[in-house]
Amino acid sequence: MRSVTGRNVLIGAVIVSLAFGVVIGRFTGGLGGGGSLASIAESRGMTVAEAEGALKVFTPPGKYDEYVMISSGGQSGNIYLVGVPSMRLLKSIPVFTPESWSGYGQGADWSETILAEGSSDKQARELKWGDTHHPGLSETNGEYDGRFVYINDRANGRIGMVDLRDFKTKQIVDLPNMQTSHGGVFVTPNTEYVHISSMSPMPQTADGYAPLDQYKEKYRGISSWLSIDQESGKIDTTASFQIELPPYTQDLADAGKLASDGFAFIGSYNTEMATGGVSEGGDPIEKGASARDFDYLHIIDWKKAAEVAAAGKTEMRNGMRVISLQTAIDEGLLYLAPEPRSPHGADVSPDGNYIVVGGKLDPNVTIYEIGLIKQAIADKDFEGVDEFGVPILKFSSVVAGQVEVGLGPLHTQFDGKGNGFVSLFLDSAVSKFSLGPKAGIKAGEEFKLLDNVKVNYNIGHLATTEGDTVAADGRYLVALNKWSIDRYPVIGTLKPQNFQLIDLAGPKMQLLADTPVGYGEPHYVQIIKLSRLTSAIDVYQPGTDPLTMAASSVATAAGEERVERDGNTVHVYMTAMRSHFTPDILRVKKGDKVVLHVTSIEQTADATHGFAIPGYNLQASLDPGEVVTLEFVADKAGSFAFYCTEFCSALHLEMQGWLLIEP
Ligand code: CUK
Ligand code: CUA
Repeated sequence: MRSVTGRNVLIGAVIVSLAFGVVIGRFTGGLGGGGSLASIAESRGMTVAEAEGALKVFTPPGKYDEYVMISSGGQSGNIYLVGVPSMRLLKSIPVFTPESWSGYGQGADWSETILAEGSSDKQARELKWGDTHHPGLSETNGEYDGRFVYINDRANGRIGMVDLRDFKTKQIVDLPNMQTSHGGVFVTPNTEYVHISSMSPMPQTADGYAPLDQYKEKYRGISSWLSIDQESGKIDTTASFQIELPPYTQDLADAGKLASDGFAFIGSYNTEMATGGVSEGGDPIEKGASARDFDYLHIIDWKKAAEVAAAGKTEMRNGMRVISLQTAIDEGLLYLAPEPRSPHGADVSPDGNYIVVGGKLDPNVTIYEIGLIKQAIADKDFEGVDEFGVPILKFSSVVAGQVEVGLGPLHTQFDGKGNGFVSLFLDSAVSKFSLGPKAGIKAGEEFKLLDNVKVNYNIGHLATTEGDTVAADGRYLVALNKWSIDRYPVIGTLKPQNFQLIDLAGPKMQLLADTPVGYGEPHYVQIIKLSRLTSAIDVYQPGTDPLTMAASSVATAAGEERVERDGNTVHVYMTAMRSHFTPDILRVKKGDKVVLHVTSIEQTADATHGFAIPGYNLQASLDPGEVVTLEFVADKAGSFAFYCTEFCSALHLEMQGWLLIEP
């Protein structure tokens, strides 16, 4: 047996040989009969760089990736977990949409509760889908702590919470006073709050309606500060508050950290307040919203806002405490700074000093500095106020620098070494640039374009490893490309998106791998070190209700299975264990209400069962130790063979039973 180190050295030698075009001898022994690495690369038509990339991303069988990427799933309404660097899909987590595998929203009580609570009467219908956009991992001292992740629903102004103990959705909050949300999701450095802001402003009227000619008077943006219960990760709306904003389209946002802790930054566009009307003699929104040369970066002193809310300087609006726009101005917790040409991203550097804004129609990134912002606020260094009376800081007083990076800059991420990486939608590229002295960059080297790499194609977001935190490590970058065009075979008219993995270890960015994303349009991802996911479990304590993570009152132990009739209601206390359900014959009468409490009494990791009844649209995953309740009216008579839906054991097919509904 060759030692592991010996093998690594050997592979290193092969890479060096590959790099110099030298074909070295055939491997013998442990590497199998495939010939030399060089000849394998050659036989598969790979270039040296591609072969090197393959080795960099390959994660051998049985080995784990160093990072886990938490990806939004766009219109699929889900979250996806992807290993980095292998880019293998690990799992899908349903948030806003029913899902068959996990049984989420397919009858199990805990998931039905979450989905039902997630649709308030703000909505015209009970919602069964969502457009997941921006995940926000919980943090401690500005670093990911692996406890919870929050994600917004772009379509309906909602936010979901996934518990990173069992990786299940535990809460959806439908936020009052805002109909839509977009990029305004972030967590404060100690997860005191998760923030979500509105996208299109909403009329702040009792019925949520106002004619568009009253846009300036009645419509308002909203910045929501949702208080987090540190035990459960759940949002406590009674301790939360909102800040009313001008009726601009609030966009990407980020929390201050370290130097800028206590502040938050929200970009915006359509400060023109265009409302469209192409068929009524007006301009399309895209034209009206791009008329001015500047929009506004919103600067919020959230610690001061929390004090103002605690002091009761709020009004109740649909069950939520709201700091009015006038109060926000009077209390000095809201300022604006001009942002050039249709800004999009607003990203805070790991040291907290710089806020980088990309302008979709400007070839520069504009870099603001928190020290300059604080000074300008203290000096009342304003160029004036906006139409609503919000002070506007002088552009030249708060901007530390601009870097010409290419066409269509959107979002910026960081490597923790003083550099930023910005996505260029129009150029289909990523540019690397240096920040300023406050990020450790030497005089003369600051605010310079350093590198550029093409991506395929039309990049939206990008994410670096731990790039939203104070611990950004600059190891990898993932480009989230909107178009894949020719990167994959023709497989129909709806094409996958394309994730591309880029190596940041060397002086030049190196494209390593393409990953098709055939399950919705992910908007944003965060990449966390696997070693931080320390709360993750793979078996529940016996008899756990996933909703509360505590013992369920209807948990059933082996030997205590029973059927109890109470009038027309039949309560079944059932257990599941390889490879049978107890009881396995259920006799009810047509019209009875059946309440099935099923407990998995397994305590072995991965010994998952499922429970499905044909014809009744019911399916639940029964993870080891889990209790689920399925409730239904037996309104169709028949003999129904219920069964276990997860291949759990050699006698999995025998794990079935009969539900006899007598006519
Ligand atoms: S936004 Cu900027 S490309 Cu919806 Cu985060 Cu997608
Ligand atoms: Cu239990 Cu299959």
